[in-house]
Amino acid sequence: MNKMNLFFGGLILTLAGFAQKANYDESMVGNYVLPEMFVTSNGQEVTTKKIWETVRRPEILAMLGNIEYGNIPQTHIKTTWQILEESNNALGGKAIRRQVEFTFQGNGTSRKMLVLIYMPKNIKKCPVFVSPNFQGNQSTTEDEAVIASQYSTYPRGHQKSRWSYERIISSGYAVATFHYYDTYYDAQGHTTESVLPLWGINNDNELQASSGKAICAWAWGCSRVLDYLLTLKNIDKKRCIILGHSRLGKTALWAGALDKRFNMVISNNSGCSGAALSRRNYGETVARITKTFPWWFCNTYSTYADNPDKLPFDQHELLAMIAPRLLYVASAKEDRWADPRGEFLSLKEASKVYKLYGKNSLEGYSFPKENEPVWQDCVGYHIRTGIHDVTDFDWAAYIRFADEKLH
Ligand code: GTR
Repeated sequence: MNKMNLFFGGLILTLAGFAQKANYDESMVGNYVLPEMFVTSNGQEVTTKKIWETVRRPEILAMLGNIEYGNIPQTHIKTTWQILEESNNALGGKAIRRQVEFTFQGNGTSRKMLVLIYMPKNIKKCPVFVSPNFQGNQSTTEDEAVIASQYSTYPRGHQKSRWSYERIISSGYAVATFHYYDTYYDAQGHTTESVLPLWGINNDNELQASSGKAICAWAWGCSRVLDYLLTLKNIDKKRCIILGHSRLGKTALWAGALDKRFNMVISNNSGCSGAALSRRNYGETVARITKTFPWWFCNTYSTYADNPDKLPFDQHELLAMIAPRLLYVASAKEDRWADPRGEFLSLKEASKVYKLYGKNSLEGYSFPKENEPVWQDCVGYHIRTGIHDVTDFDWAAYIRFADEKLH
């Protein structure tokens, strides 16, 4: 009987939680005070890039790892790369296609990841986009030669609208993608098949409160792709870009924070626990995201579910981790769930860090008009019309920004 009561009580609470409507009324966002980004835990004011880089940045990075995304144990993992397929005549003869199988070995086990790379022909050193995909490598193109990713049954070309390969290649950029499931199957209870056992975490019971889970595993995969790309003569190691959409936008930001080899970081519609400020009650909230997607973050994060104001940081501090490198945040008008205004305000706040490097911030800027990107020295933002998605408009803006600023 007691058990029954507990069960129904729990069910009602859960349903009540899910039934709680997201707020889309700007006047109901609430008053919030952002934590001080430019004061160290010892109360020292951050007035120079030296104090930022040696004291404050590491403090913030540690908080983000310990409380939100989790940490990645530093264990030795042996990696081998095998080229499964290569052609000099891809995408209508304009590109080199290469498909590489990564094998990771560690802690008595192994995992595989399949990476699809397109590179422009006849360019001695080209910039590159690293960007994980949602539906398998074969979903990104109609190209018959692309090998299906192991955990995806999506048809060829199913999400090709999100991959402007023609534009990328004709603009002189390379692109590398992998199916994010290869490093962590995106559902609860998949730790054992993920890459976490390579790190010494064999199942959920072995997780510590601050162990990284899915977002860490996806971010880790992006850095492994970069390891490989940096061995290629025709890839410019000064122009490596990471781009992610939505949950993979959160991933791109975290990967960019951890791995300074990414010279430019792009968040496409990353929303709650990505670019958007957590203290704004608008669209998706920390309460909602930790309830729906507990496997994305470390376990500690959910203890802040109902009190985002108690978090010792907000998401602008994640964005600030990218400085002094290039940073671009993009929103979509109809993607209210991701809180476009919260993404812009977060970037505006984060951009103050660039002043420590003698660069201009977005202070003084107001929320821009739709489809009119605003750029400062190192940061860019746009809100495009349309829904939660990656479109050719987005790619075109990222390429223009990189063309102008990434050298
Ligand atoms: C939603 C989630 C968002 C975003 C999105 C996506 O369901 O609430 O935070 O990550 O999924 O990845 O498409």
